[in-house]
Amino acid sequence: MADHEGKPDAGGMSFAIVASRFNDFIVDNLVQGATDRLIELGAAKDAIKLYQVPGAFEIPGVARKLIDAGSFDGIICLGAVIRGATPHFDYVAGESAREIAHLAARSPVPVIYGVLTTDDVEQARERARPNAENKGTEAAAAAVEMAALYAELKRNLSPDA
Ligand code: INI
Repeated sequence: MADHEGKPDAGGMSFAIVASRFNDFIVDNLVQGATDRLIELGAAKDAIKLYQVPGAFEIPGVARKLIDAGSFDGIICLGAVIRGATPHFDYVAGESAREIAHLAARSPVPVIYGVLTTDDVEQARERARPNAENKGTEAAAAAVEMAALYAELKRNLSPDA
C-alpha cells in the first residue's frame, strides 16, 4: 500500500467542470458522468460549477482563470475532439492537451484531463456512455483523489508541519 494517496472522499470540496459545447451530444454525457461521480463521492451539488466554452481549444484559457481565482479544489476539463477530413483535428486536440498539461503541472490544485480524442463518433460514444464506460466519471474520480492528495501534501510538506 502506498504511504501517501488521496482518499476518494469529496466531502467539503468544490470542483469546477470546464466543458466544451462542440460535440455536445458526447460532452453532455461526460458532464453528467462527472457530476454524478462527484456527488457519489460526497461533493455537495452546489459545490460543483459548470463552465461552458465553445470548443476544446478554449478549455485551457478558462481553466487558467479558475485556477487563478483560487475558489476550487480541482478543475475537470471535459470535451470531445473527433477526427475529421482535415488536419484541424490534430491542432485542436494537440494544443488543447498540451495547454491543459502545462496548467496541470503548475497549478496549486489538480487539473484533470477528460477530453476525448477519437477517430470517429462511435469511439467517442463508447467512452461517454450513460451509467457505463464514461471518461467523465473517471475524470471526476481522479479529481477527487488528486484533490485529497494535494491537500495532504500541503499539510505534510508545509514548513510548520
Ligand atoms: N472543438 C472541439 O471541441 N471538438 C472538435 O472536434 C472540433 N473540431 O473538430 O473542429 C473543435 N473545433 C473548435 C475549436 O475547439 C475552437 O472552438 C475553434 O477553433 C475556435 O477557437
